[in-house]
Amino acid sequence: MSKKLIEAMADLDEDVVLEEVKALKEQGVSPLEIIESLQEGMGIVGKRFEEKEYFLSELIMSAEVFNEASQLLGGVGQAGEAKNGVFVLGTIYDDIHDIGKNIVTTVMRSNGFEVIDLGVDVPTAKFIEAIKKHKPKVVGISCLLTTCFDNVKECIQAIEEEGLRNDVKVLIGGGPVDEATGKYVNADVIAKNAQNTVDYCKQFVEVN
Ligand code: B12
Repeated sequence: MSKKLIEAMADLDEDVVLEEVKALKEQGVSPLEIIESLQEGMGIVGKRFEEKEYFLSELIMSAEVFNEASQLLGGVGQAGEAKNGVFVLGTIYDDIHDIGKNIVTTVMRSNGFEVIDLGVDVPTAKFIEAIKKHKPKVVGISCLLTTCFDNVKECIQAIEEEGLRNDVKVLIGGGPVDEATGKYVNADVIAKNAQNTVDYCKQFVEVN
């Protein structure tokens, strides 16, 4: 990871972030590695927000800097032939964070999955409808707010009540999500980044 990039992202120093992203790209560092450093920097932004060193305006700014930086990366791959099956994902209702979800969408598409992205603030009924319609093997739920963990739990429970839980693996992700969250909401797997998601889904597709 690039310490310079992590620090510049954490300090919201847009010029340095963009310069460093360009430099790393020129050195041949992969887009996913660059994103990892940006994600680490965003984690620090979050901590500073928690500690009241940063305010909402800085959170908004961090999203802008991150998006500018990812544009320089020119996307994290081209969508290939969708040979690995369907992956439905969305950010759970009451949560509008979408940067991580969008990265997962792009990386999954470039790894041969057909991705149905339901967007943000997605109600349970929309997940259920999409599972019935697209019959995915894996469903991904993004959640960045601890206050929304119960929404994820409710959504997974509803998938079960509809008799669909045995047909799909449920993968959850997002900054504050950990193994304990996974157990609490009854997810199959938690994914810390887009590469984990791809690895898990590929392994799952092969097994079946
Ligand atoms: C940017 C940001 C925002 C932006 C979001 C812009 C956008 N378009 O997404 C804005 C300003 C809108 C925002 C708003 C708020 N935010 Co905010 N935000 C962040 C911040 C700093 C970065 C998030 C981010 O984009 N990270 C970079 C991406 C690349 O990382 P990622 O999301 O983790 O995604 C990766 C993995 O997690 C995984 N992944 C992600 N999703 C998925 C999904 C699946 C299916 C899978 C498999 C994998 C996966 O793969 C991704 C790529 O590697 C985080 C801090 C943090 N530590 O995450 C706080 C944070 C999430 N926000 C927080 C808060 C409190 C809020 C607000 C409530 C603030 C307020 N007072 O209004 C609002 C809530 C709005 C709402 N209803 O959703 C808190 C949540 C605390 C908590 N305990 O719940 C955090 C943790 C900051 C903090 N430490 O206090 N926020």
